[in-house]
Amino acid sequence: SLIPVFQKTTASLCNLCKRQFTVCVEGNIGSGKTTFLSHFKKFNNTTVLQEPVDLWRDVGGTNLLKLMYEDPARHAFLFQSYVQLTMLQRHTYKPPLPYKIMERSVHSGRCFIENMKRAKLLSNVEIMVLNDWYEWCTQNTNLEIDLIVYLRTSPTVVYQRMKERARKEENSVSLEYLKQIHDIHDEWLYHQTLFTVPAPVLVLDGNKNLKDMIIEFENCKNQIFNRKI
Ligand code: DGT
Repeated sequence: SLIPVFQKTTASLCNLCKRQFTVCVEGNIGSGKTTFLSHFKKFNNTTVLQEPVDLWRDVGGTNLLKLMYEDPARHAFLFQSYVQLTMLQRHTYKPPLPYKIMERSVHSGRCFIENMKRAKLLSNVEIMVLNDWYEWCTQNTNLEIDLIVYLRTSPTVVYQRMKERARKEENSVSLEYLKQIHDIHDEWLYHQTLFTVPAPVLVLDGNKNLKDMIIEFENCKNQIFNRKI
């Protein structure tokens, strides 16, 4: 299945809620999204959906993530189109628990598309087709998000983490690229001057070490679990 269920759930819980309170975690590559999500896996009222990066690495045997980094001018459109599809599948997945936390969203794909537009890696017509799909889907499907958690992390910190993690597809990712992706996330979620912001934004300082981040996550947990749809 394209949608792995990360936790065993009991159907009876879904009767308690008309829909899930949905949180999307956003931030640069290496900003700590996975660590945030892992923290929430232990709560039995929350479904945690990690980003489908493993799907992007094996599309019928083809590693689309690798192709996108190797030759973005050739493969960026294909990659962004598949990212949009896999994100939409996650948005429309309705698990029977009151809280749902997703890594990224269909909206964060636009940050990467914006960067490709600025770098002239996508043609105008490619951008238009991706954008028309995006607009149609956001207007005609139910993609409600209740809260965005933005892990705001400096590009030098994420660069260091990415090097330590050493995902092989990311060999060619430069500090300059991470700065561009950071600036676009900031324009979108911090300054809120780029695209529509689909939900209230909680900004967390992602530069902290793991021990201090856990304290931030716990504060965040209380805010999430106290909110009502
Ligand atoms: P984390 O847990 O904060 O360290 O996050 P990561 O780095 O595991 O996850 P993410 O989503 O920031 O990035 C995974 C890889 O996929 C990374 O190489 C960037 C890439 N990626 C994610 N979404 C998009 C997209 O829409 N377009 C492009 N071009 N790349 C994307």
